Amino acid sequence: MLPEAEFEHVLAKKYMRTEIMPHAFCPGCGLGIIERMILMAFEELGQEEWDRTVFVSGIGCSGWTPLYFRRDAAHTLHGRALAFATALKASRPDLNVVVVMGDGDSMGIGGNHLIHAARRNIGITAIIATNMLYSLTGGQMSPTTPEGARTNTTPYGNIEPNFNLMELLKAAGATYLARWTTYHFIQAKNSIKKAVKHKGFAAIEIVFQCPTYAGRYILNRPDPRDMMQWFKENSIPLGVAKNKSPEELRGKIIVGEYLHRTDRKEYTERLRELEERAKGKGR
Ligand SMILES: Cc1ncc(C[n+]2csc(CCOP(=O)(O)OP(=O)(O)O)c2C)c(N)n1
Ligand code: SF4
Repeated sequence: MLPEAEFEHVLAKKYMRTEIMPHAFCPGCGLGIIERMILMAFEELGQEEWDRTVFVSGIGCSGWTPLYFRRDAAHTLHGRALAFATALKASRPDLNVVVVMGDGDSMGIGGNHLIHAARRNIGITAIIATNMLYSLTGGQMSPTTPEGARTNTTPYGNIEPNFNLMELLKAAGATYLARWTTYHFIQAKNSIKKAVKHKGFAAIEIVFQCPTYAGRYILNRPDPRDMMQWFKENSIPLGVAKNKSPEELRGKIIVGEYLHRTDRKEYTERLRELEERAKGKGR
């Protein structure tokens, strides 16, 4: 346990459960950067937004992320964070419901809930922390493991293509979408701010460094600083990517704000309207 007085960082002092520090995360894990992005976003959004925010997370290293915040947080079953968050938002539409999930948690075991949350356009902010594999259980292949990559369960190289999450959620009906890496700190923080204020389903994918597994197995770069350098060198902004061929984009992370729609009605608004209609019929 780290004595409170030793934990000087202003955001940590204000927002974190410093009494349970240090983190369970490995040294150099990018989840610490994601925590800081979230806290900085709320520092800029203001106390009122923070006070009406509830976090929900699934199981996985990523699922621990909001548990260090001094706010209500529900740590739910693996893959079920969005199902829990949907019920929470439906019963308390006044809350900001922010869900933090790993790539396996959101797209693997929880993939169905992700598609339907986007289809309903429910006003939840989903922060999807992608480290290209399942980390908590030891580095197995996930739906974002690059083709050809070696993991604990693909020792001869992954033969499966991975999801294009942004396209998948766009087609399903999400209304705010962005993808960044931990290298794109300011952009990701700004997207989190936009997503929290957005009426409708918002997903931000943040590719982060897991030096313990992805660094060693997939990128052959166990040093987290080298992983961030790799993110920097291998990220292409959306606008630039539009003029490149599929071969030029192979293995690259295409970053940017993918979608910001305001033409679809949010789910809990439709739910309230339905309730009013039902009441009008004396039921
Ligand atoms: C129903 C269920 N199946 C499997 C597990 C085991 N399990 C715990 S975490 C995890 C994977 C987490 O991977 P991801 O969501 O990518 O998060 P990361 O740890 O990589 O951040 C698995 C398979 C579980 N806890 N519950
Ligand atoms: S295993 Fe990877 S994702 Fe999990 S805490 Fe360690 S570095 Fe982070």
